[in-house]
Amino acid sequence: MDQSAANLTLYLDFGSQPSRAVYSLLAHHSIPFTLIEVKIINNEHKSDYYAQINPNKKVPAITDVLPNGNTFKLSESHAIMRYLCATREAIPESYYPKGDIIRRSQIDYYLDWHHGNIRAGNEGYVMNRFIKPFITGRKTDDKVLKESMGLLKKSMQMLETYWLRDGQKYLVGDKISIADLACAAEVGQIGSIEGILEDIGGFREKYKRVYEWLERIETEIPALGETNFTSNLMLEQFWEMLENKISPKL
Ligand SMILES: N[C@@H](CCC(=O)N[C@@H](CS)C(=O)NCC(=O)O)C(=O)O
Repeated sequence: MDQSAANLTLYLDFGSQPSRAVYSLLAHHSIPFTLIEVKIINNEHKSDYYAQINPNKKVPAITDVLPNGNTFKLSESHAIMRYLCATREAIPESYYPKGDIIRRSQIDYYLDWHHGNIRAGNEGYVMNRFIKPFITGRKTDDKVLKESMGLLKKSMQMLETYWLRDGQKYLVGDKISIADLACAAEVGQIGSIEGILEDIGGFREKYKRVYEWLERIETEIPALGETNFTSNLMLEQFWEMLENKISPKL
């Protein structure tokens, strides 16, 4: 099944890591789609309109008009990327192979690990360090920040020593996959708090392979490199603004 690409709509916020992973999969393979920005900062993801697309009120989401005329709605970035690999012929087989159950299972293994580890650590830290204090006006408990940072460091260490073991160029074997896109969008956000991470953990020194791999993926997939870069600039400005208002310390 190769749907008419013009039937596809992607709802995203470029400041969102899972949104950028899906966006880069589509943009890099020149798959036409309609882009609708749902700005979290303006609470657009909580609108009645968007709740019809994703009742869980998170970005990204897609809609796809099927050959029978029905509109298929799908959320969760990993599910979306798997669906796109299954329905868009422009995406090379290596991204999520149909015929290689071992490689596909390893990609699934990474994607399941991702949610509770690198994403939970990174998102947990950023959310509690910046966003929640801004919204609530209350400083986050240091214990919560330490736990998120602990998980972020543990996850970076797993990437460094396990997922990128034996000089592997990619997270799963010698070819790029949707695992690399999900991870590079998440780890790429670290750029926006790089100064903090250097101060508290010497990230670049400790996780050399991860940073080399990130640079490789961002160069190979410019749509991801460019959107990571723009998003980080935007986030840095946002963080600065928040720092001036409230300054929680780890
Ligand atoms: N597991 C989801 C995570 C989606 C998610 O957490 N999106 C965030 C932006 S990065 C969001 O929409 N947050 C809005 C909110 O929680 O209110 C996925 O992979 O798509």
